[in-house]
Amino acid sequence: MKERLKALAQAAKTELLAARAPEAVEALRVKYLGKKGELSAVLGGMGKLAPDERRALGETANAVKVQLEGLLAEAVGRVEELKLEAELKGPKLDVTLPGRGRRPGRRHPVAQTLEDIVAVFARLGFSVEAGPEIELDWYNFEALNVPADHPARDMQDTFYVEGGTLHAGFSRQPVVLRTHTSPVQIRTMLKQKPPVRAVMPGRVYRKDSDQTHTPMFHQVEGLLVDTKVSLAELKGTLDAFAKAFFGAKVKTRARPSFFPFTEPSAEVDVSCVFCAGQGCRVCKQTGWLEVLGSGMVHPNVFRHAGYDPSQVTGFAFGMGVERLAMLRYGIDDLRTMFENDYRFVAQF
Ligand code: 2NL
Repeated sequence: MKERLKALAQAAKTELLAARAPEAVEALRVKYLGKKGELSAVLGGMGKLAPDERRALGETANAVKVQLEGLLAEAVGRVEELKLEAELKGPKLDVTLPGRGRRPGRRHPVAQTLEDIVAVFARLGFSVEAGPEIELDWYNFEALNVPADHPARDMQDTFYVEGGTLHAGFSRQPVVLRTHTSPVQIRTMLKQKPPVRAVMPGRVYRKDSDQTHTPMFHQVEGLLVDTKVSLAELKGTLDAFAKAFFGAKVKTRARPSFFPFTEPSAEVDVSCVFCAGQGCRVCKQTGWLEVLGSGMVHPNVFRHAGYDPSQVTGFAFGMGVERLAMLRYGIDDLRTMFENDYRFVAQF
């Protein structure tokens, strides 16, 4: 058995010295020193020996084991070094290559525009109000003096939520996705005594989908109520807004219009921001761009909101945020605003 041990040690030494790769060294460790390896096989046969012989052989076996472990450690060190040398001789890493960019997220042009509109009115002393996007028919239409047979109430134009519901203080009535942010103004008046000076930004929904309409878009509406508020103040406020938003050089004009919730009503135009009013393709040679609708709050709206129309007057206005964003950034296709393509969003 002693001879077998010596032969084993000799063979292991030869093979370990020849090993060139970490995998080969590991395979030899398993072959000679593993649980089912050759050394274990020799030691397994020691049980049959007399005690004296067993002790002597045990010493030899232990010495062989220590020797093999030493050779193994040496081999591990040698192959690691060989591996490193090979890597150093191989293709070089170019540590001067530029890194990959991080592409930080960007504010969407609609979000930026909405914030800028609100910021202009905030400087004029307006507060900001919010309300629900899923709204009762009463707040969205009835309180705003929109008659029952008005086309806006049509199933074709308004998203009705399935199954109108009962609500405290109301009869069973339809539930809609709000078609404008005006119901927030009604809610504001119902919870707050005059004066009111507030803007209401938010999402609104209409059953429209074509080149120039999307079923969801953003609006900012505004409301100012006090004693003796005049149409002149409406014009002055909206002119100040237009100059702050589009630039001090723009002119504004008001044209007569109609909304059920205001009387009189006016559409406000700004001198074309693309041709400075000279006439171009965008303003269809008129020199003017329509930017918002407005008017003096209808007495019926005040009554519904709990205000006395003999005591207060006020003006209100509404504008589409996507439209203003397109005019401001010269975007000619509404759809690009809803694709959220990073290459588009990153340009503003
Ligand atoms: C437009 C026109 C407008 C209003 C919105 C309003 C709200 C109350 C009372 C009276 Cl509570 N009016 N809002 C008034 C005139 C026009 O929006 O073209 N929006 C995109």
